[in-house]
Amino acid sequence: MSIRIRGLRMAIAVLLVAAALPAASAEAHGRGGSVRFATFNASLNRGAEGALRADLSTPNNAQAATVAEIIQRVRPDVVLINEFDFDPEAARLFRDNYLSVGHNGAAPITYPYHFIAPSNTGVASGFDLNNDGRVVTTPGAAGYGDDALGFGAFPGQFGMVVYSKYPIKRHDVRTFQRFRWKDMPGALLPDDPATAAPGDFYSPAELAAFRLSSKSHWDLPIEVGKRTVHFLVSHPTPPVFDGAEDRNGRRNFDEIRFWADYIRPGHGRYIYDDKGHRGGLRPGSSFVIAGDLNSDPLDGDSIPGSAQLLLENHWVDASFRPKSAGAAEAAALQGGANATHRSDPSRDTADFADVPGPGNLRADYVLPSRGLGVHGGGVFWPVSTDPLSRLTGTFPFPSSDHRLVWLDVARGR
Ligand SMILES: [Ca+2]
Ligand SMILES: [Ca+2]
Ligand SMILES: [Ca+2]
Repeated sequence: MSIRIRGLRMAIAVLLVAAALPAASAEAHGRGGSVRFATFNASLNRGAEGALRADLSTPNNAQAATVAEIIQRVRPDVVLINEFDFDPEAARLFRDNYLSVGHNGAAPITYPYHFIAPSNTGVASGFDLNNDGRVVTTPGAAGYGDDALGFGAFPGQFGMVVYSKYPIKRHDVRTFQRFRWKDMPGALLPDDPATAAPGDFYSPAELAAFRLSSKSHWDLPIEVGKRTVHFLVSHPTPPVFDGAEDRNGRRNFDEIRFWADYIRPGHGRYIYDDKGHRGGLRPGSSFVIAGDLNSDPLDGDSIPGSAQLLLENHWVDASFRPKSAGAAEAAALQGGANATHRSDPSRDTADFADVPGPGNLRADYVLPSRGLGVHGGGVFWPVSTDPLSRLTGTFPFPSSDHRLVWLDVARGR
């Protein structure tokens, strides 16, 4: 009897310790029959081409080390990093010099697989896409980013990379970098309010070149045991930095809508990938949509209903909403626009300017397909008294203005 009780006490003690530790403690791979998917806009972008590679070529970059430690504390099995300048060598350097090296007592984390591909950001379009009367095609010149296919100072700035403990089926990867906005039925093309014609902010010649994705949209099939989970990643444009035509808000909406159509059987027929293959996701496939969607369900500047395209989507299980005590604390401490927000502040994932706004928002999402089975999740945003709050901090941030969001889904058999 006493042995059983002692065993029970020990079990309770172990449970208490496990609960008290940050998500940090458990090793990710094979964790209790679940797979941890994460998204993290890590601000690993730099002002000039090659600068990220230079920073990552030594182990001495403080921001990259802080980003790596956050990943090591949460230990995702599959993680999307938004705002990582496109450079395959930089992706290898971040893995070898930062993720594979322990920081401040956090265990190193090994990712045998990763994927990186070109981004539309900073690619000159040859057109005057912001209608300021100048066509800017020289990287570094004023107004260059606004005329590029996606905003960026040089090709690939603000790109993305995925690291995985599970194999990525490279031959079945689909990328949608070149899909044109005008080829989406019912596209919310912006209108020039100064003319009578509808939807004419961009000329026919511009629309023939204009790509929907501000960075890229990727479908990465990940082999998790015998199951394939399609990791659907993107980074829709911020819905701001534009005029009355709301060209960025409209693009943000349609970049999110792309996935809504892709996963809905029969609705992705219009979609073509960069290899020319047509169609959406095969019906019945498992997926996890991830990324900084730049759209809070109720607050901020995105077109109302943008995030709901996925949150209220029949094929998505958005019932589990990751949260943190740190986000709730930050909204209360920072005030400003946060005081008028309608979304639950504990769900915020980004710490933006509060006066005049937009305030802190829920911008980053990990959304599984219905039936995948959600075991838990969270947002890495420690409260200010937690020693790990040194990793997230306050403006100017030691890592990023966004927080890592994760979700644990059933591993299946
Ligand atoms: Ca221009
Ligand atoms: Ca803020
Ligand atoms: Ca908020």
